[in-house]
Amino acid sequence: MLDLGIVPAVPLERFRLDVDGLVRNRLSLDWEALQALRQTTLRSDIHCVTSWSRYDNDWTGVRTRELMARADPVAEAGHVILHGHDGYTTNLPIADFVTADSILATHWQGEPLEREHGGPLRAVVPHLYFWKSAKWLKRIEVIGTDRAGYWERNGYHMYGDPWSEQRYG
Ligand SMILES: Nc1nc2c(c(=O)[nH]1)N[C@H]1C(S)=C(S)[C@@H](COP(=O)(O)O)O[C@H]1N2
Ligand SMILES: [Mo]
Repeated sequence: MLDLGIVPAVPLERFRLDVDGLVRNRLSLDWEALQALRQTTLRSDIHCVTSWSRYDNDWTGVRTRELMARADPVAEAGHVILHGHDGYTTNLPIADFVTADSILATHWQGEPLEREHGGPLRAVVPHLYFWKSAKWLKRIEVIGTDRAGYWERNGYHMYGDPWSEQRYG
């Protein structure tokens, strides 16, 4: 599916990643603070809703589960809304956001993530359709009850499992 058509520029010196909502520890990390967290490389396949897939992607960055453990969501936390600098949003269950294969990526195939593909930071949640993997990530909002993001409001599935082809809601 197409992007919103905006490719935002996020200079590293102005970079911030906020984690807020239903958490005990709100986080607001600048680029240096993000780099100071443990960096991991994970290989995964991605599946777009328009039926293309791209195999064997090496993503490097911070595991979502390690970041979210620092934020310490409260028991009522059920979902997250990922916010991009282009105004994009997407919703997914917090349990899916923190799976072992999910990562906040700054690098793809060993190179800094290109701006077009979400650099400097994007989410990668490979077991859901790729529209759930927000590019130009700036905010992780932890919420209780599920709320539709951009494509989800426009007819896409609230969950988006590629294996059962949950394209449209
Ligand atoms: N912030 C933001 N993230 C986004 C999108 C977008 O428009 N804005 N598009 C989504 C969709 S529909 C897809 S298929 C992938 C595309 O990622 P790519 O450009 O790296 O192929 O990003 C997803 N994440
Ligand atoms: Mo897409």
